[in-house]
Amino acid sequence: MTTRTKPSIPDLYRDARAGNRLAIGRLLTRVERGGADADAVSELAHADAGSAHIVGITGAPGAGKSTLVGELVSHLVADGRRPAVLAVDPSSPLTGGAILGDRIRMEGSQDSVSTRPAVDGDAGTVRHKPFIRSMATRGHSGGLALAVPLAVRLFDALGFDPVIIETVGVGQVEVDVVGAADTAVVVATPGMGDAVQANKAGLLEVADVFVVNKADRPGANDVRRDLELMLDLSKVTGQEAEIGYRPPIVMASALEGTGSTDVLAAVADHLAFLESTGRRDERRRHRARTEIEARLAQALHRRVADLLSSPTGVALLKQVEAGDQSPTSVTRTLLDELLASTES
Ligand SMILES: Nc1nc2c(ncn2[C@@H]2O[C@H](COP(=O)(O)OP(=O)(O)OP(=O)(O)O)[C@@H](O)[C@H]2O)c(=O)[nH]1
Ligand SMILES: [Mg+2]
Repeated sequence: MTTRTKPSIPDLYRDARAGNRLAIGRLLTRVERGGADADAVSELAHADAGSAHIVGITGAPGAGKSTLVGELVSHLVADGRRPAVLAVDPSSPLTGGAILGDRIRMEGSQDSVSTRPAVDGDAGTVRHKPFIRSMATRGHSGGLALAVPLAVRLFDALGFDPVIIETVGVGQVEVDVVGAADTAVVVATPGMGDAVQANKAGLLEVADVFVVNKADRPGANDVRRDLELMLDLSKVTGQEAEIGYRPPIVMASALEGTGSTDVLAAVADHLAFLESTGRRDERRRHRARTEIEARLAQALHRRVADLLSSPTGVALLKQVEAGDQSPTSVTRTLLDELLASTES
């Protein structure tokens, strides 16, 4: 691009809607940075979003999530779909790489998929191409919880479907992000107590589809059995009977390219289940709630920090230090102050 002036958000959005990949990349950068620009993107996207199937994929580090996503994207593109992928904080870059590019070339597309769309120099309209973006949110406080829903909304509004989010299933925020998808896929692998680890991380509760990846390795059937047992236990507690859905367990080897069509079928079945039972709207509500909660929490956090460094806050902290007031009483005073300033 030779433009010298910074393009406006509405201009970028218009170009992105027309399929301009450079514009899409730029909008995503604004989304990552947060602030007023990100809010402006959100407002525009909100009007056009709401139809994409949002699929979260999570699991332990190195479970093969990116390799699997690469496989899924290849199949989706071959089926004429237009997927987008948001890989959050990947330690191994989603070069879904060699595999993805090769497969798509094989399927007859003109060129390979770039993992760096913003610099791939392709400013033209290539509607069938998937869009893959790695998002680094490490270090931004609350960045992930705020940026991911917005990036997903943007992809959705731009006509990508499905929108796939890959996160490492180790933190609460990561689990929340995937749990807020329409369909949450949890990837387990043969290894020491992987199913148990998933249980500890709270992944079992959010899973709509399980994938036992690296099924080419010994022990894959043990993982499957462990997962079945854990699902049986949740059945005892009534969860499964109540909703009439039991998360399927799909065996796959992303490396060897087996099982990925089964994963896609299970994901599609889950969407059909959501739609036939009215649960898709429930997911949307849950997603909106999760996002709003994260935004409110961040806004309040900022207010609290401001208040504590204000003259009032500093004076009160000194009183605690001097032993004139307790932390409890100071908290009460500050909370009154905070609520009063919020009401006005
Ligand atoms: N044997 C075997 N290896 C696999 C399979 N899938 C992925 N791998 C390998 O596992 C390693 C990690 O794969 P990734 O796809 O980067 O895993 P990931 O879960 O995305 O990793 P992070 O994003 O870093 O958490 C790579 O060396 C892959 O080649 C599989 O089905 N079988
Ligand atoms: Mg990865």
